[in-house]
Amino acid sequence: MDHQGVSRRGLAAMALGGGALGGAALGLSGCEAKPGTELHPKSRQFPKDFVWGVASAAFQTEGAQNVDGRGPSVWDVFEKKPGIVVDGSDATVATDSYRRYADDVDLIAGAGLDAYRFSISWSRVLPTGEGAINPVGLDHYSKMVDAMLAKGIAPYATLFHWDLPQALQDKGGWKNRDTALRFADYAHAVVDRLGDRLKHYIALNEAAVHAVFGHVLGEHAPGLKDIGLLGPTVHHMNLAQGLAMQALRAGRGDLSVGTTMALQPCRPAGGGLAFWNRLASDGLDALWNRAWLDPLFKGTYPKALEDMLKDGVVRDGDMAAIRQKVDFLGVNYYAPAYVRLDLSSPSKIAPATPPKGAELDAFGRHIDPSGLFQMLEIVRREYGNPPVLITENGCSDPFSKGPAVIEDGFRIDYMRRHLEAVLAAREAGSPVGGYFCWTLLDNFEWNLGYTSKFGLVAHDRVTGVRAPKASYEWFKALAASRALPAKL
Ligand code: IFM
Repeated sequence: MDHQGVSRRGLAAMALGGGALGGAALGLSGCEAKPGTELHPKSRQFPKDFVWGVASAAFQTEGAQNVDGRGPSVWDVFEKKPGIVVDGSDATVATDSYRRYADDVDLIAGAGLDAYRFSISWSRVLPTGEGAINPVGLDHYSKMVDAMLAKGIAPYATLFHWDLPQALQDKGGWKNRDTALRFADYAHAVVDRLGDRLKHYIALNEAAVHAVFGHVLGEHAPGLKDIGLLGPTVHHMNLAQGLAMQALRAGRGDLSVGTTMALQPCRPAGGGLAFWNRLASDGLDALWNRAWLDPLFKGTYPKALEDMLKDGVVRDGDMAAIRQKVDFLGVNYYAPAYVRLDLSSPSKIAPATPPKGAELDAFGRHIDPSGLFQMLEIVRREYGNPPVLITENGCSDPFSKGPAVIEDGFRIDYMRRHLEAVLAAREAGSPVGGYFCWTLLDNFEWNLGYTSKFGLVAHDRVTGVRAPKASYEWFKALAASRALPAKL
């Protein structure tokens, strides 16, 4: 499974109905592979106000699932089903960060970082997703925010990082339009209590991943495999985002409000069928990237998705509610997706291997910083050039149940090369204002459990010891100098 990039198996299983190839008509020119992977910026200096941070998510770190009135989320239920998590683990303790948030903050402050992107658990604030607020849940985040501010760290809160309250799932989850309205109520509850100190909000994290892997492929919570859910899920998540942004801004006028997308260039496999493969990669691009970018920045959906959105899913006024001016777009980038046409698959879309000789990461994906540059260029040229934050980028150790690699030169190299792409994008005119490494601590990597480790800091789950890796020291030096070192 490869949820941070579109997986081979995922692509093969995807069935978009007749609309999947409609993207061909859109002329999505940004999707073909470029020859080189490296960017060579003129300057290696980041500006003084560039935001350096780390990112995390509540479910992957907090543990304490039954503490202080928290209600269950879809992931609480899904992770405990036999065979779901590869190492048989779960997130009931995770990095113990509900209890140890002050230690997390100390590590962030110790690295001299400017910001911490964390997520708020909806079911801590509203245990059933709606109705009565659980003040103790909000108290926790209030204390966390205060701990950050006391150390000069700016809190960036994601409101939804895939952990829908199970009670809302029982009522239909994202298929149910009402979930979007409940999300806006939740956003209101958060800003009402925390908005005097918490100024940066990210409405959704990687909605594409949650929609596809949770509702079509069944590899993420809520574990559904129903292509018919895709249209309503995509639209109601977009609607939820728009309504939540409105609720936040109605709550206070001094906030910075954005959302985070998992952007991936979709590249056709080459060879004699390159033209046909392009049709397939355009179809995936429509679902993975443009189903979220277009509504937010243009108030429309890609033509390729029209079929799945028919039958009254989109109501009058919805597109206006979704089209919001954002203070920033959060971009999560890990790798490009390679795609080919497969006439035997209902979607006509199938996975393709990265080009011969491509350098692969632990997930078998192409390490290609030019893909980040490419997506930032698409955002700049086609979506009005909004301010951008890289809200996630990083890489995993080779999968293992064993201890983390502390001398993680491969991670330093990965980040350095992607930061070169950020510098190059800035030089091209993209206002990228910050970079959040995924992630602070090795944590619960969804259905990969603890076998995949993305942290700057290792976490020993038996002793609780947190051990900074070489990449932590490297990132600390970078945040201090703001000058990107050359290759070691
Ligand atoms: O751990 C995930 C995170 O939850 C969302 N983006 C990708 C990360 C690494 O796979």
